[in-house]
Amino acid sequence: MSSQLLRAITQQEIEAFHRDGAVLIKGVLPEQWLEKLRQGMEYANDNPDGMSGGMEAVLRIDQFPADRAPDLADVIRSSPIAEVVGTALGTPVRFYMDQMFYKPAGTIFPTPWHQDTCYYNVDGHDLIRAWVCVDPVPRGASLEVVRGSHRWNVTYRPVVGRQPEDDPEGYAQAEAAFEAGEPVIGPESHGQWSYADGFLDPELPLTPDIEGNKESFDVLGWDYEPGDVLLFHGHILHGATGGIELPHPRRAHASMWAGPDIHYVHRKGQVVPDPAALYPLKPKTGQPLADFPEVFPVAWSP
Ligand SMILES: O=C(O)CCC(=O)C(=O)O
Repeated sequence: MSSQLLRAITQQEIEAFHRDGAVLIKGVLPEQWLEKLRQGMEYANDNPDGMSGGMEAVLRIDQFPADRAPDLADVIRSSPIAEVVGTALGTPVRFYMDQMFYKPAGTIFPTPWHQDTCYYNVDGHDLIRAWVCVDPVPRGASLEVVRGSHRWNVTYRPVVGRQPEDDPEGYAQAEAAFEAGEPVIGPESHGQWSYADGFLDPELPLTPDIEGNKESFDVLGWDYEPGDVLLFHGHILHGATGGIELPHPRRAHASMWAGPDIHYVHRKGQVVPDPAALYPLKPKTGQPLADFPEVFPVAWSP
């Protein structure tokens, strides 16, 4: 199949992704797909569902917005984002889930430092995020990563969730679900969900205070232009800077893709629900996503 990308991904970009855990691929996405993303995110923003949440007027985060915004579903199915991801990984890739980070014009709200892997019931090394913004974003409002932290071999505690001691009964139920090999965040969460639904797993180490000790870490960031695709690894520590004024919104779509070694894992500290279509298939810890081709078909192959 011929590529829809504006230019080929270079070997240096692929190497930078694997070495640093993140790379900004400049000027690859055609305007046609940026327009679809714009339309899709405006639709999702105007039509919130039970998985839309955030902080008053400064941040809207939606989980699985492509499930209800047809233009976003089209982007996932037919845009060359899967090709960018698969080329960087050098393997076939399957779409796992998407999110929208909609920050209105004005003082841009920061996103705290975190790792993505621990929020989902998946594990493995080939997990990759494609972050695409339809607005220009200077480094002061865009994504930053701790270079190389995707290889630290540690899963940190998510930065949101309830402390077990704040709701012992709820925690006992979550533990029982976990022991029974069931997801802690159930299928009903697709109707109504919040970041505070899950419990913080006390067995996981705390996410380090990167923001408070920034000079101690090797922090990588970029000025971003529409048409760029920012790829970063599921294990990498990342956050978004903020506090600066933008005269326009900062509308970012973040899709998550899985290579062959990504498998299902029941997490006691699960934060984000499983994809809706996966629940009835009752996945077990260790099963590769390839076991569920009807939910996760191969989106792109080398
Ligand atoms: O865009 C943002 O502010 C945060 C994005 C993010 O954390 C992600 O895509 O995982």
